[in-house]
Amino acid sequence: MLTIYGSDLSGPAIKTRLTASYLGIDYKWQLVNLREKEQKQEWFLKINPAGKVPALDDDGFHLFESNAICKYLCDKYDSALYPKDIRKRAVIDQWIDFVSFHILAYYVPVMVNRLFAPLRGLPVDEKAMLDGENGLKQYFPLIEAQLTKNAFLTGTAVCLADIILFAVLEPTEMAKIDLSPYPKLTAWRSGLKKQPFYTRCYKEYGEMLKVPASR
Ligand SMILES: N[C@@H](CCC(=O)N[C@@H](CS)C(=O)NCC(=O)O)C(=O)O
Repeated sequence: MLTIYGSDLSGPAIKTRLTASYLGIDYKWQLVNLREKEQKQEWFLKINPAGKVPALDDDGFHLFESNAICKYLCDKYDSALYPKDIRKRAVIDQWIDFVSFHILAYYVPVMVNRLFAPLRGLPVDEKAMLDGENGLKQYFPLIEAQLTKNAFLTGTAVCLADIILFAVLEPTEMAKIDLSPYPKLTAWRSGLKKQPFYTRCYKEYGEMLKVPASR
């Protein structure tokens, strides 16, 4: 049995969940209660010694780090999301790294300070948030330019870098990150949100945070 240990609010975990869903594989999505520090319990540290989600258990084969898990799944199921051709793969890796080091690195401080810090009653670091927003203004245009040339990051078909970027951007509305200066990026997100691999997982990011009005 293939199990992915994750959390519904974790971007890295969502990457792996959306990848597994895109591949249409049979897997178990096992929630780890981060608030209760389940990720630091002995049983989980045997799967991921870093004590973080996501982690994968594929019949006793353990793996952590979301990008590595996504690549493993694509390779295991021989998916065109992550082709074997070395040049095609290198370009996909390039965009995966770009997303990790130049989008995520700036996105996280904005998301943490605008969404998670207030939710958890933690202090907000205004400078980190501003630096993050400035970084995003520097690097989102490269994504926009790419999506102006092609429907997807590396061409006419969805690739693993698209899924990874898409997952990273999930908290955008809740974190009030303005994507309106990037119409191609906005349209690309809307298109992916309509696809079954997404709608199979959940309706919208953060839905579990919404408390019914009567309560
Ligand atoms: N680089 C890791 C990041 C994993 C990560 O930071 N996970 C967070 C949730 S988004 C976590 O488990 N935090 C709990 C903790 O650190 O105790 C990946 O991509 O898998």
